[in-house]
Amino acid sequence: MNGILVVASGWDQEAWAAAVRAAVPGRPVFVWPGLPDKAAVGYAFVWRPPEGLLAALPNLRAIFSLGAGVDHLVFQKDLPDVPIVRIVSADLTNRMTEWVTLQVLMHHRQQRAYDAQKAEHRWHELPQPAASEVRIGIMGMGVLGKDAAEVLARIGFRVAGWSRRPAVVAGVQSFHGPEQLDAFLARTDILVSLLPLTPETRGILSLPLFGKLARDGALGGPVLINAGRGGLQVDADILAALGSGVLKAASLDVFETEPLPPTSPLWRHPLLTITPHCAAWSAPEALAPLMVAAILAHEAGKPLQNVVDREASY
Ligand code: NDP
Ligand code: OXD
Repeated sequence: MNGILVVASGWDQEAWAAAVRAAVPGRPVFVWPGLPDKAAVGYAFVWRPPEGLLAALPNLRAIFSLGAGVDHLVFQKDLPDVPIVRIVSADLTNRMTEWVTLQVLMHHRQQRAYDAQKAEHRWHELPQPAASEVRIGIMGMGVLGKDAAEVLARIGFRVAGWSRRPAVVAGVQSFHGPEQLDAFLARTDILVSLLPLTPETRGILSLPLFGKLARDGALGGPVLINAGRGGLQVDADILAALGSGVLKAASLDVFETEPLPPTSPLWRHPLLTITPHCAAWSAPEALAPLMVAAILAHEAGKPLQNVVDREASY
C-alpha cells in the first residue's frame, strides 16, 4: 500500500503527519502507535524509533531519518535491510550555520565579557582582534561543515576543515584522516565540531585532543563549539580543560543524555554556553515536502539520494 508511518519520539508527531499529508494528499499516513495494519507501511519517517518496530514492517521500502544525524537509527539491532535516507536541506543547513556563526562571533567578539561588564555598569572597551587573526577549525566537512566554513571564511576568519577524505571549499584549508589531525588542531583557535557520532568519532572531543589546540592565538586560548552529537564529547574532560585553562570557553548544543539532567555540573560552569539541541531544528513544513518528493521520484524509478553508508555509520 506504500503508506507512510511517522514515528518521532519526543517530537510533535501530529505536526509531522500534517505536513506529510499536505505534501502527498490521499496517501495513507499513520502516526505511531496508531498502526492498524503493519503491511500498509511502505516508508517510515523516524526519529529515535522503538527498537524492533522497523523490522516488524513487512513491506517497508525505505527509512527516512527526520534528522540529518542517523546515530539514533544505525546502531539499532534488527534494522531491516532497506535504504536509510537522511535529511539534506537548505532550511536545516541555514539553521546550523546561523547557530555556528552566532557561537563563533559570541566568543570572538567577547560577548560574555561585555555581559559581565554590563552587570557592573562598566563601560570599558576590550582589545578586539580582527577575524583574519583568528583560526577556525571545523571537524566534519559534510553538508553542514562546508556551509559553515564558507560563511565563516566570507566573514574573514582563517578557516580549515578536517574530514575523512579531502574536502574542497574555496578559501578553506583541507585536512583529512587521523594522520593530519594533529596539524589541523595545532593551527586551530576555535574548534567547531559538526561530526556524526560513529564508532570512530565517539569520545573524540577529549582532554588529549584539547591539549593539541593552538595556544598562541589572538583569543588568548582555544574555544570548543560542539553541535555534532553529545557522544563525541567527554564531559569530564571539558570541565577539566575549562578549569585548567586548556580551553578558554565552550558552547555545547548536544549531550550524551538529553535533556541534560538538572544535576549535570555542565549547567553551572560559567565558561560554558549551553543550548538544548536546537542548533538546527528539523522543521516539518520545510522537510516533509522534500521527503515526499524523494518517495515519488523513487516510485518513478529514480535512485534515492542522500542514502546512509551503513558501513561508515553516517
Ligand atoms: P555529513 O554526513 O554530510 O558530514 C559528516 C562529515 O563528518 C563528513 O565530512 C565526514 O567526512 C566527516 N567524518 C565522519 N567520520 C569521520 C572521521 N572518523 N574522521 C574525520 N571526519 C569524519 O553530515 P552533516 O554535515 O549533514 O551533519 C553532521 C552531523 O551534525 C550529523 O551527523 C548530526 O550528528 C549533527 N547534527 C546536529 C544538529 C543539531 O541540531 N545539533 C542538527 C543536524 C545535524 P567525509 O566528508 O570524508 O565523508
Ligand atoms: C539532526 C538533529 O540530526 O536534529 O538533524 O540533531
